[in-house]
Amino acid sequence: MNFSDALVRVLRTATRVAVLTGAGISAESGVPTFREAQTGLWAQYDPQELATPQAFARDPKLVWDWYAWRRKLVMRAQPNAGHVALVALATRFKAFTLITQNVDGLHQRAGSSAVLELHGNIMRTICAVERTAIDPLPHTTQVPPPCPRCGQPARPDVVWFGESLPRAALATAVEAAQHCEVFFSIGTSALVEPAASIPRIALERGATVIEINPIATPLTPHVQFALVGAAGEVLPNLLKLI
Ligand code: BV8
Repeated sequence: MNFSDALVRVLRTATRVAVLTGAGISAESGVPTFREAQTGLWAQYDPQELATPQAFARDPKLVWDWYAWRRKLVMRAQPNAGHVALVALATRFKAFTLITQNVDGLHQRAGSSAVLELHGNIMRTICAVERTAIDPLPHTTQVPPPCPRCGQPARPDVVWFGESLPRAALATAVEAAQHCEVFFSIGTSALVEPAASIPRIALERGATVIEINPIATPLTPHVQFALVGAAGEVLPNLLKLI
């Protein structure tokens, strides 16, 4: 893949960089993106319907089993060349902020630190009422397992549709978008709010925005560089140039 001289120059002179990743960067690790048809038993469900407090209130066991299925997928998955390239990229700049919509923890397993998880992490469990951590999970045949403190059901520590994002992570992500010189939007359909607005904040502040995605998104017409391809191929090739 050839990159324009302009893109190389931007990356070689940048000091403050921010990155937003979505499900697409984990696609090459075998973690299905949020919009890909789900397989087997889950093919009949719409993730956007299941990832809601209403679905959990209606059928906590169904939602818990869905996350248990996804957790198994994530535990079998390995970080891919895209995740690994971002770890190296972080060392090339004075300031580097990694923001993710993903809940799979693959950035951390690749070696990234200070990852801003806007939508939580599927490997963590909390009390559905107190929202405090439940670790380790109690040994029980009950599904979902009850919180050992209050007996209410446990739930995955993820942000469902209709729920607010973690305030500190979102504020830090917005701050990074407001002050970076270069903003990467990688493997995201740029549809889910408020995450989808973060690259636009960078654009409004005059940052150079680079999108990496095999297909166009609503953000594509507005970015300075739209790199059409898979993150696991594009990112290692970009890294060679800076
Ligand atoms: C909120 C965790 C304020 C769970 C997720 C009605 C009521 C309340 C809110 C709303 C409402 N109507 C709309 C909203 C706002 C709503 C929203 O944005 N809806 C959308 C669908 C319109 N947002 C919310 O509800 C947010 N909260 O607004 O709070 C509030 C509070 C109370 C009341 C009112 C308002 C919460 C949003 C967070 C939801 N949780 N995840 C879980 O995972 O189970 S979002 C979920 O979707 C994932 O995090 C995932 O990241 C995201 C999907 O987006 P992407 O990551 O972009 O993934 P996607 O599959 O879409 O795209 C993948 C891309 O990768 C594609 O473009 C593809 O081309 C590309 N790709 C594929 N392969 C590769 C690749 N790219 C590179 N390389 C490859 N190899």
